[in-house]
Amino acid sequence: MSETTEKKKVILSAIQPSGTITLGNYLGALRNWVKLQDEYNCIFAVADLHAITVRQEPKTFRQNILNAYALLLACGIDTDKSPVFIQSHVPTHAELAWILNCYTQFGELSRMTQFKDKSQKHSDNVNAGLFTYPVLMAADILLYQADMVPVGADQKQHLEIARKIAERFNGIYGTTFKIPEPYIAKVGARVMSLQDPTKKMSKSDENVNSWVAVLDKPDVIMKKFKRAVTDSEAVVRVGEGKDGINNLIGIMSAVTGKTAEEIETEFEGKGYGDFKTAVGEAVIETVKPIQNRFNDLLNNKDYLVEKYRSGAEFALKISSRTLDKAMKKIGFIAR
Ligand code: ATP
Ligand code: LTN
Repeated sequence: MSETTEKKKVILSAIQPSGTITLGNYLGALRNWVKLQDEYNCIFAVADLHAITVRQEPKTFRQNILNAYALLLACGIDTDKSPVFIQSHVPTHAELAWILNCYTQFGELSRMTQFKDKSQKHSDNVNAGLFTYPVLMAADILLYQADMVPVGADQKQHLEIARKIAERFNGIYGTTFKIPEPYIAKVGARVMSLQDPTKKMSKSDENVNSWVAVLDKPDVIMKKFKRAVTDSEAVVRVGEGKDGINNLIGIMSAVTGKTAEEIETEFEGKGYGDFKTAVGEAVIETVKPIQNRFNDLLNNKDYLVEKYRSGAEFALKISSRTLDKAMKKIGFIAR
């Protein structure tokens, strides 16, 4: 992205490299990001600093960061249009996060539901980073003067606090940060767990059969769909108390572009076995080209290094302006 095209609205989003990227992440987030690239000035990041709020095994973590980066490109993010960087490569994020920590109240952070959930889940490691996680996310967003942030329901509260922090800072020092708006996708797919379809599909779910990873092998994908929880009615149609089938119809619709009604008609008189196989096949077809591009990218490390270095260079340049502005207003001496 060149600076002369900066008239378009700025969209910023990031994904944590905290495990494999699921079909939920793809259909609910990544795929929408790809579509935003022409209309907006998009900036995307791999939020690796956020990921260490829970313990990571170094070797796996390193691989997950690179995989997440490559997967963003494999899904269709074009770095000529949208810079993609790795958060820890751009020091302004940690710097502004510290500063914003001093403009965020303990009480506000205590009310974050993700903190409450995660501190229960990882009760042996309720670290300060887990607590101040939303402040780092605020820094990610505010550094780029983002107009909009595509967020799922789970991240809405974090965007709210980012807005609050920005408003507070602007209130004290005059306009420094743009107040970001949530970007709600027109067709946002919410993918549910294949084992408990009342819960969202989540990569941190211990039951590996509950999620499908974009990088899962075709036979694994098929096996997971065949094991998907359904109901005893054996009719492929959307209905109350049919969370499993509703979810499978939703997935089928998201990957084929067909409406739920079209899918119901197509599978009239057919059993769940046939339907699950068809959903599995459609998902395999969707991820196949992504997997191929992903493998090509991982075989071309030099290309990835070049891309994440230039992404970080761009990000540092843009974000430094905001950081310098904020520091000057507070009264720090210019470096
Ligand atoms: P975790 O299990 O660690 O909470 P996650 O799989 O829920 O991870 P996040 O890293 O929190 O994923 O989310 C990345 C993006 O993917 C967010 O924009 C989020 O809204 C979206 N997303 C995650 N899970 C789903 C899902 N099941 N359906 C649709 N979108 C999803
Ligand atoms: N917390 C987010 C990832 C994230 C993010 C951001 C999203 C980190 N920084 C900035 C939007 C904007 C998550 O877990 N999905």
